[in-house]
Amino acid sequence: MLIGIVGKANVGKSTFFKAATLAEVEIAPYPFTTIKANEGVGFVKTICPETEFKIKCKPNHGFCLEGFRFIPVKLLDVAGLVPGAHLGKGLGNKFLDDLRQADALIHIIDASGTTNEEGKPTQGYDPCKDIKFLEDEIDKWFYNIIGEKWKMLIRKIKSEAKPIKLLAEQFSGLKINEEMIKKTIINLNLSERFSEWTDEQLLVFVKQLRRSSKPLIIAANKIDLPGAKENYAKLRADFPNYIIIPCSAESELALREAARDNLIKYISGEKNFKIKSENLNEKQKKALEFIKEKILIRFIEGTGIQTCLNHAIFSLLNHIVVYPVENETHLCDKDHNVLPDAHLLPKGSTALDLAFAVHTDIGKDFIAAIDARSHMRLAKDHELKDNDIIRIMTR
Ligand SMILES: Nc1nc2c(ncn2[C@@H]2O[C@H](COP(=O)(O)OP(=O)(O)O)[C@@H](O)[C@H]2O)c(=O)[nH]1
Ligand SMILES: [Mg+2]
Repeated sequence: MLIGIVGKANVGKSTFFKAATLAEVEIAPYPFTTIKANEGVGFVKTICPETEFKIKCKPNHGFCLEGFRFIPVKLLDVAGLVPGAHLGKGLGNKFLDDLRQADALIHIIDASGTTNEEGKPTQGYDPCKDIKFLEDEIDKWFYNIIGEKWKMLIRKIKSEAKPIKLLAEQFSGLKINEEMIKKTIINLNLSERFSEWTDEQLLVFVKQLRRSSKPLIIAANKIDLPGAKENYAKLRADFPNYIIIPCSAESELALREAARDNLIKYISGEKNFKIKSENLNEKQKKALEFIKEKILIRFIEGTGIQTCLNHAIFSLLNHIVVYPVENETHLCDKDHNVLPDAHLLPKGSTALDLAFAVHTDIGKDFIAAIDARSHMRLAKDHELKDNDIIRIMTR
């Protein structure tokens, strides 16, 4: 799974990325093999079962702080969106290329309205425009992908028994599969014979496909600046169906850096921090005080960064957390590491899906699973719940 951090220039994408990927504690090597310069590891936060069972966990990946389990997810700092990006020129091309691999997007906007279309400083810019601007660019890009080949596709569909497969092939490389195409067609009540679609129907189709294949939430960033709260209220009113989170990436970065340097104790997503060191100078103290009063106390989401990541995984992508263990009494693996792994799985995943997620061989040799809370035996098609602790029995 990959979360893309997108938006126009200078809204705070890199600051968000840096804050989200800076861990407060030293962590085990990430479980992802290839990582490029603009890729990093962030974390979703969940309540670790260690508190419920009064034990101490030992994560293989990610970390646990005071009962909060932080599970790694891959993040991508996408190249800034430029007007006309869908034409695929220069930096626009980079933007689209980055976007291909993303499963969900966090769209960062400057809620203070002090950044214009091109990312230059201004006053009174309406950030509502950016929501439409970004979505329009992606929609046009999607449209071009099939629009350019439309005549050829229509010729081909006549000899093609599986039109959906043909359509899906056009979007391969964008993490769009036949299932998504099929769902979109059904939801919109369109004919499978896409050669019969009007141009209008094609436009509606790509828009809906973009929504389901690249779902997004809005991070209303720079909420610490004057005027941002008023714009945030307007955003909420104008886009009632969107998840919009007030954010201050700069504040989160300052808090995490202070925590890393042992100046404060801060857990991402919490609404407070504790000063730990006497070495804070006046300037640092003032900056922290500002963050506490203007951000942490005022917004239920704290700085908003953690809330964005959690929403991306749990709301947009609809994932649950499941803990596989080898010993369901002590909730550990064979080396006595307690709750060593936390897997993010799509809602609806079964005991067998978990087995395959752990290892292909475990999946192949699956006999049954055991729920560590109820000690019930579970069949392979048993649907898992969020926070389940599961032992898998193999041949
Ligand atoms: N006041 C304020 N400034 C921010 C915030 N996030 C980022 N910035 C500033 O906005 C500018 C652009 O940030 P950057 O992360 O480089 O933007 P990008 O071009 O979208 O990657 C920098 O000067 C940041 O310090 C924030 O939450 N509040
Ligand atoms: Mg940047």
